[in-house]
Order: sequence, then C-alpha cells, then structure tokens
Amino acid sequence: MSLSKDLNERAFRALDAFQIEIPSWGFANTGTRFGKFVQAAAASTIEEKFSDAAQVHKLTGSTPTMALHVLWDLPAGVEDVEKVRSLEQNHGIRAGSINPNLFQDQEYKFGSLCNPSAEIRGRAVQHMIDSIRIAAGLGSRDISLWLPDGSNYPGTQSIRRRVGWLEEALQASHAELKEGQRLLVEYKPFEPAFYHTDIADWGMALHLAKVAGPQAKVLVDTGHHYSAQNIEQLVAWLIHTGMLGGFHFNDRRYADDDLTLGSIDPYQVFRIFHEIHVASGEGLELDVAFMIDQSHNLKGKVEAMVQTVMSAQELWLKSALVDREQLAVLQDKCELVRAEELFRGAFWQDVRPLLAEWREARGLPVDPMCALRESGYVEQITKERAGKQSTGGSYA
Ligand code: LRH
Ligand code: MN
Repeated sequence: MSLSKDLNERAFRALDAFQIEIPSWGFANTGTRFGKFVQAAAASTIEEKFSDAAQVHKLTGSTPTMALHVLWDLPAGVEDVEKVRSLEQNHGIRAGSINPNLFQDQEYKFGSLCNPSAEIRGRAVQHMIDSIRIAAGLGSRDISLWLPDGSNYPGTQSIRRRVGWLEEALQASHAELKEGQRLLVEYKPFEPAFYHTDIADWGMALHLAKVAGPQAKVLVDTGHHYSAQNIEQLVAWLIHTGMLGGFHFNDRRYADDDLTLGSIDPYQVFRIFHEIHVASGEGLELDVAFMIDQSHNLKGKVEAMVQTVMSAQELWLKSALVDREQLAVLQDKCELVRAEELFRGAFWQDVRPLLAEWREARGLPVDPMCALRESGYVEQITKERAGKQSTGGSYA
C-alpha cells in the first residue's frame, strides 16, 4: 500500500498518538447469569492482571495504562495504593481510570447513589470519595462511574426524587475531586434494572455531569445503546457541547454483550473515530480517554485483548487516512456518492501492511498475535495459575 510521503507521516503520527486503556477485569474469569467457563490462564490477582497488561503493551505498544475496579483490584481501598504503585514499577504499566463498585453490595438492592435510604446513599457517596482518594494516591486522572441503579416495575420508585438524590451525590463527589481529576459519568439503558435505569442515556449523563461540576464529563460505552441508535451522532453532539470525556469500546449483536471491538460492526468504530479525527483536525481541544470494556467469556483472555488492540489500531489508522478536507468539500456540495465513496473507501483499504511498517519502525513485533503465540506466555501462565480458578460468581 504505497502512500505519499505526507500520508505516511500522517499515518505514523496517528499511530504514535494512539493509546487505549485495557480493563483489569478483561483478564479475569467472567461469565453470564447462566454461568462462567473457567480458563486456567485467567488472572485472579492484581499481580497477574498487571503481568497480562504488560504483555499486551509489550506486543502492541498502545496500552500503557490499565483500568482498575476498586473492590475487585483494591479490596483494602486506599491501603492498597502502595502495593499497586510497586506493581506499576515492576511491570511498567500505570494504573488508569478508577472505577467504583456500586453494584455488588447487598444494601444496593434498591440503588446506591439513588437509594431512597439517605443512610445507604451516604455510604455510596463515601465509596465515591474513597475511589477519588485512591485515584489521587495513584496519580490517576479519571474516576469512571457506572451505576446499575434503577427499578424493575412501574410505580415502585419515584424517578424524579431519585434524580434529585443523584444530583446531590454527584455534587458531593465532585467537590472531593483534586485539580486535574475528572469524574466520567457512564450511562446504560438497562441491565441489571429492567424497568427504568437512573442514568439511561447520553442526555441524562450530560445533565448530571453539568450539575456535578466542571470536572465531570460523559463516558460513552458503545454497548450501552439501543441497536437503532446512531452512536457517532451522539458522539458528535458530546464533542460539540464539550462534554465528551471518554469511551468504553466493545461490540455487540443484541444488548450489552461486551464482545471484542470490531467483531460485529467494525464500521461503527470507524465512524466514531472519524468524528474524533475531524474535531481534532479542526483544532478542537479534545481530551478523550479511549478504554476497552469487554468480558472475554469464551476467547482466551490475553489473546482477545491483543486482538482487540490490533483491531483498534487498524480502525484508528483507516479513519486517520480519510481525506477530510476533500470530504468536507463534497459534503457541502452534497456530492453524496462521491462523499460516501471517499469516506467508505478509507474503511475498505487494507492498512495492515502500513501498520506492520509502523510496528517495525517502533521496534514492535510486526504481528503481535503471532508474537504472542511464539512467546509461550499463555502456556507459561496456564501452568503457573492452574488450579487457582474458582467457578463461583459471574464477574471478575
Ligand atoms: C457496565 C460496565 C461498566 C463497568 C462494568 C464492568 O455494564 O460497562 O463500565 O463497571 O461494565
Ligand atoms: Mn462500560
């Protein structure tokens, strides 16, 4: 794929700038409510999760940080910060976004920050504050909040009173943020609640982030949309309103399936990345965190993560090579077919040879998946971790 010199430079610049955060829980045994298929190589300790993350970064060059879920990765809270700091040193991977766990405690049956009990809301806010302090201790910028809060039957909860309690709780949490820290508000239309979810869509998340304070932004999990929703359009709106804070990338065929990025609709990710390239091309100050949020119930965990990062690099490069100047001309002239063919044409092109060139130039394996297999890393951790896996619980 011979590109002009400046397009080649544009490609290398785009890949050098591309970073995507990997979730610690992507290396753990996870399942569905119908069970969990245990993998001997799965990570069950924070040490093992850092080791796997370091392997992925060594092979791909694009994943220097790992997202942590507080109760799963720092069960002792702030007391675990020093331990994580030394793991960062040992493995050359930094702790990334800090994700509070407001969905597994029995007392959150009727909600956490939206629970009718002021006492329970108080404890949930305390967990938010603990999470913010952990992030401060680790030098992590983002506290990434997802709430399962909602109800299962009409008439059983006051939707508007819960909005009021949520606004108060987010303002109290925002007040604890240190300078430079951000609170990312993630929305999800349903599951585990099946009648109403308190933060169900981008509009609700945008309102709550604005009410919380200036350091709050919206997080878009690509799996948290009804299939008919145009995700890149709401991304464009969040960019336009200056409220886009980050993404959780994954893929889905039906609901929040948490499948590997680009496995079902790679064009979707291309269209989202395009909105980012256009905005940064216009000089807009974008500060958008790219993160992966997947559960690898059947695929090998490390293999699936390497595959995911390779797909993300490919789709980021394809979208970086769209001739945006020419496209804008065709769009405004309403040259529909020319514009579509220019746009989609970039998606069709095979950028893997160019990606291999960039990897070679950066001292990375030209084929990370092949390098993973040749490394014997998975066989090694399978032996080391055999017999440690439990079949209990469905998540992480
Ligand atoms: C909820 C979610 C959230 C995480 C969890 C692991 O569906 O997307 O971002 O806390 O997955
Ligand atoms: Mn998510």
